[in-house]
Amino acid sequence: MDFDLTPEQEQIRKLAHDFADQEIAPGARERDRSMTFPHEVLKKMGPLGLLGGPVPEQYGGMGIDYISHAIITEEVGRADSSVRTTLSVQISLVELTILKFGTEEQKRTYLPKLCSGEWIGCFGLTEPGYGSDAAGLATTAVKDGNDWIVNGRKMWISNGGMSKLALVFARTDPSAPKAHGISAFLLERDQHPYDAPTIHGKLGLRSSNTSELVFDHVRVPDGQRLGELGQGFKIAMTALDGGRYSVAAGAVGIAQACIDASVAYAGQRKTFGKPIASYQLVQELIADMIVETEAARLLVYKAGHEKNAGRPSTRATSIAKLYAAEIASRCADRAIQVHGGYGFSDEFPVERYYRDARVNRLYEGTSQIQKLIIGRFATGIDAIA
Ligand code: COS
Repeated sequence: MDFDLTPEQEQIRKLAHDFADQEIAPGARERDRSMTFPHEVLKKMGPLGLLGGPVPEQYGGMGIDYISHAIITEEVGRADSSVRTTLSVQISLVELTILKFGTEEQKRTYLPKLCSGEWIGCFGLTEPGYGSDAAGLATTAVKDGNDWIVNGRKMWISNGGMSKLALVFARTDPSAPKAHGISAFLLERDQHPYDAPTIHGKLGLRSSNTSELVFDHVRVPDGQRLGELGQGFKIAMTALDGGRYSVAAGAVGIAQACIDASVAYAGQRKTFGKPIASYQLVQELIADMIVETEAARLLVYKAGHEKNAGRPSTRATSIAKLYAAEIASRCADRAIQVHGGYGFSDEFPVERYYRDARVNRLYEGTSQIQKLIIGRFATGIDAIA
């Protein structure tokens, strides 16, 4: 067992760290206030390789290992979870799923555009009535000659309104058992137009675009189908094994940001004539954050290790996602406590961390879903069936 990062991984951390500090963090508060997404930041990330992750270089990616992928994601998440969400969806849910299940033509067509940031992708699984019960989804794709006609509605779609490409899951065989009658499709917004009305009023991720997707008789050629007919649910679950990994790394980034902000504040804020860092109860808050953050990071790296080895990583990923998402919220709560009243205003970033952390326990599988998956591995018993 080796806990050291390789020189390449250290180099990637420095690149991502500096980029996050110089290009992403400075405008985060204003973007959160104005609810605007930093397209200009994304345009810079593409050429640096930060949107290509483990996608091989021949398709426009960086071909990096999964620990390096987590390192970049953590660093971006440390600066701004809204940007990190776009990165996670782009790389882990869309690019890596096309890489795994796409035809050579699909890979050559879409991956370079996505890795460069020229196109933004989104992942359309969740529906207004089907979140945790993803296999129940109601969007349909009905065969018409060599095309499919897609009808339905998706909900809580990160990047939806900004997307040029949507990876959409639809029921193609209503007579099959529910997880087996679903197929995946690649919808190009220009060719297969879908609506993407923005969802307003979110607690956090305010500069990130979240939308519905609306399909009203959208005609899609069979060549846009991703993977085998009827295999859509497995494709979605495989994608989520990647997406949850990325969310976990991003949550570690929030927790680290909470530590950094708290240590800085505690060193300069004085009460009773002394910096608050000199009080044991403040140090306890910081120490608890550090212990949980290091543990979460190691769980992420453990899941990354499984992925690098090409082994099934569902269990390790759910453990990392569950823990990292939970401790990000706890760390943000403690960071506000360290900041006292100032932590309650956006003069300091910790209130944003608190709001942004919360969704990690909801999206890409709630904490309860991760527990069901972990419990199922332990007992062999499906608590849902
Ligand atoms: N990788 C590959 N295949 C998987 C898989 C995975 N991680 N998880 C399940 N499958 C396969 C199963 O092997 C099974 O195949 P067979 O029927 O051929 O044996 C099939 O998919 C159905 O699996 P399962 O019976 O476990 O499906 P359930 O309906 O019980 O759902 C949960 C399982 C709850 C784990 C799943 O629905 C889930 O993850 N829900 C949360 C969805 C989610 O994260 N939504 C967020 C969307 S993105 S914001």
